[in-house]
Amino acid sequence: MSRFTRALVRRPTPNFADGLTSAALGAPDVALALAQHAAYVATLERLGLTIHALPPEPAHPDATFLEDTAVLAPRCAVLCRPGAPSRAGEVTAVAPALRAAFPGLLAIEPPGTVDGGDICDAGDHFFIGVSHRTNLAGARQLADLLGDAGYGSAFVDITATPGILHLKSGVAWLGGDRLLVIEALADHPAFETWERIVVPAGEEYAANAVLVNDRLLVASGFPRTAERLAGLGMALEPLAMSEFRKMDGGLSCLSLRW
Ligand code: CIR
Repeated sequence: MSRFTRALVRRPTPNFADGLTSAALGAPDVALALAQHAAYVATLERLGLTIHALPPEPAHPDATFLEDTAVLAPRCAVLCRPGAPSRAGEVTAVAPALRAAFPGLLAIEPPGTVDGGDICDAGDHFFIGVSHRTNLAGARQLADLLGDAGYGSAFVDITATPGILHLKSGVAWLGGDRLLVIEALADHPAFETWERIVVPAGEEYAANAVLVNDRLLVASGFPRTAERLAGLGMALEPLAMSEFRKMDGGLSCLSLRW
């Protein structure tokens, strides 16, 4: 999906630095994270989205990354079961807000685990990352639910791909049949029939981009990727993401959009 009217967001908590991370980039500056988050939300508003803001949850310092709690598509909405035990409780707070918008809200059941960050929708097709967070049981459940709604899907195992937490840390849909993808995933069979724009070496973080109403949200500070995308005629919305990157987060995970 690339046209949205609404987004669910949740600003970082004062204890944001207590969340999970594998990045060796130092502790995030919470004041700066809040400013970056506010700029992100302001951009979504400028692009025409109505914002629903959930209150910060100090018990869940990763809850600002609320994309991981659900998969939303026009004909199918699914509550996830995050793969990290510390994040399991995040779904409880998101469920009522989503149920109001998606009366037929479905859910991943045990033993399945799915993090929304592993699910990359590309129109009517979904790439489902099998990762250290999303297990095969969860991936299969989601593929079945999406299939029932008429969507196709393909699995992409990233458990041996270094440097990415979720599938969407390494691939983004650019509209049509075009993907932005890191070199390490570019030759995966799931992407074979797709046009692939490979992120220049050293700029891998820029692979997490989000198409919103004809604009592409991109992390600022990745000039070669930006030049490549602009050369394709894409209208870019650069956003500072340094403090979220320190917690393994990207642009897509800061909102649920529909
Ligand atoms: C975590 O490790 O779960 C969080 N610190 C970061 C989650 C980022 N989510 C995403 O990329 N979809």
